Amino acid sequence: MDIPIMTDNSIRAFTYELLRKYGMTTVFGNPGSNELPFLKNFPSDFRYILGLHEGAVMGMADGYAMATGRPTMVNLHAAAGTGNAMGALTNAHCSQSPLVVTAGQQARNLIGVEAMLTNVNSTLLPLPLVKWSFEPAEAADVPRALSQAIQEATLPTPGPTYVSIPHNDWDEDVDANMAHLLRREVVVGAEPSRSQIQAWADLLAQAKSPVLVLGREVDAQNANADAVRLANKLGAPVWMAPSESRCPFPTNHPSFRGVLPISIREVCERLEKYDVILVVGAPVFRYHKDMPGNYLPQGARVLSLTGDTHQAARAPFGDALVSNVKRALACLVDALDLTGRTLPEPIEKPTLPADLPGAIHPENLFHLLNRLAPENVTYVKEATAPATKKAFWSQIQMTQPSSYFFPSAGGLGFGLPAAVGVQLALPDRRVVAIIGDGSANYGITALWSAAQCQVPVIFIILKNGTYGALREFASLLGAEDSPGLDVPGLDFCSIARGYGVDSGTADNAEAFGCLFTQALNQSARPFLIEVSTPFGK
Ligand code: TZD
Ligand code: CA
Repeated sequence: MDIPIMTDNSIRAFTYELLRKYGMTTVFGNPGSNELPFLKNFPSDFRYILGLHEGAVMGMADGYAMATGRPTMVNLHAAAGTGNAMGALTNAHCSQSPLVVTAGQQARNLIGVEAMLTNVNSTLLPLPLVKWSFEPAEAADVPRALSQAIQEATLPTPGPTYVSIPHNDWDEDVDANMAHLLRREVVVGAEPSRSQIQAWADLLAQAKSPVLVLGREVDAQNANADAVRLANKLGAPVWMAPSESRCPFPTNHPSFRGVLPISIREVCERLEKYDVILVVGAPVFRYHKDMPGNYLPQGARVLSLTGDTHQAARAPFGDALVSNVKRALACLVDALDLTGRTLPEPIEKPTLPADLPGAIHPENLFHLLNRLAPENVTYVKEATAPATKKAFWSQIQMTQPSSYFFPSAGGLGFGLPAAVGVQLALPDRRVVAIIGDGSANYGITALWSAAQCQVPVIFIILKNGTYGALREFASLLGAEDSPGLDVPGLDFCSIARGYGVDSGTADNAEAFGCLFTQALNQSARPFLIEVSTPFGK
């Protein structure tokens, strides 16, 4: 469907044309009066995904942007809508999601008197969670500003941008000069030099025990196969960097060691045996727990390949090469003069525990889930208790790119909405969301969007009755007596029903198997399974 730009000369019509150019025809939003003039005459080739709360809007858009790799349009209501979305924006910022966040501003003539719904100091509001924030100084600049917002969001290092747009701008005529915006292309040509690549290839080839630590950028750039080629050629073990938003490596590959721990001391312990540590597409390193120690084993050398200039600047140790990760990885494999290396032995799987009546241990649950899930499954995970995390990585196999999404800033409220966004982005795959009974509440309204959009996400809510992750931290910090750690009395099946989502409860493996199979057979509607797991696991 084309908007007749010749007959409708408005900034609004032009903006929709601009969004088409970038494939941004899915708009995630929650509207208010400031946004209605943008949404007026909403073109029929666009779809509007309504979220009932801006946290869910942002989470869905984040999932969609990560899974498509494309700039994604978000439309929020002024300051209040932006404020509600800020928690979710922490994850989008951290996972470098190219979100173009727009918010409706009061009419220009009413901003000065701070009329109701004025977004006061609008450009400061989303800082520091967006990489560029702007309010055009006049209506005529709106198209250029949006074009810049799209480019800024996608150019290295990608990340969310923000534009505040007064609502009386949309009906203004577009300046003829803006037509250039529809024709221009911005391409990044940065490639590592041959000598730089060769120097690193030589270091790796001479290393006695090299190791790879991989992160989000590998998966975001679909460089997973290049990472496998590198691991095979080097015969090196592979770790996933801590708290990453995506899984960069097939978890059933013999080299795969799991996810690095989250403290300085433990990371150093895990890397003890290695002399050259090549980190690709991840920060060096993203710690969480405060356990001081040496950053690195004695004599170990860190090489970090990343597209993220800030992370290269911020890293407290190691050499960094800032480049397109996919290109550099491919060049590095080709430059590596090595043959005949053998792969490490795969790590052993833990033995499965016996279930006590009334609950399924996460280890057993994920073992079963892994057996029943289809080949093309994509997981969105937001369950953080130590036993759950461990069980996930020991039992769940992921072999394809874009198989795993996680809120890497730790801002809860991502999982449920992001699962909807990922499923919208990847209709040919099946999304399974693994969500804690605490986390689920922060993004719960996305259940409604899932039902209305008829996406077949399978939501698995792990009901362990508590904020399991906080219990671990409580004992670490000597704060076991903290109030506010348990979440009893939640009935997710009733909540699901209220939002129009079918559901069932399981407290043993057999019941879970039946429900999961039923959910799989339901291909155009979401399904929620509330699973009882042991307290705190
Ligand atoms: N609020 C927000 C928006 N984000 C947070 N990360 C927290 C609070 C603090 N928090 C964590 O960091 S983990 C966690 C909380 C409350 C517990 C999550 O509980 P859960 O998962 O039931 O979802 P587990 O498996 O029981 O830990
Ligand atoms: Ca829990």
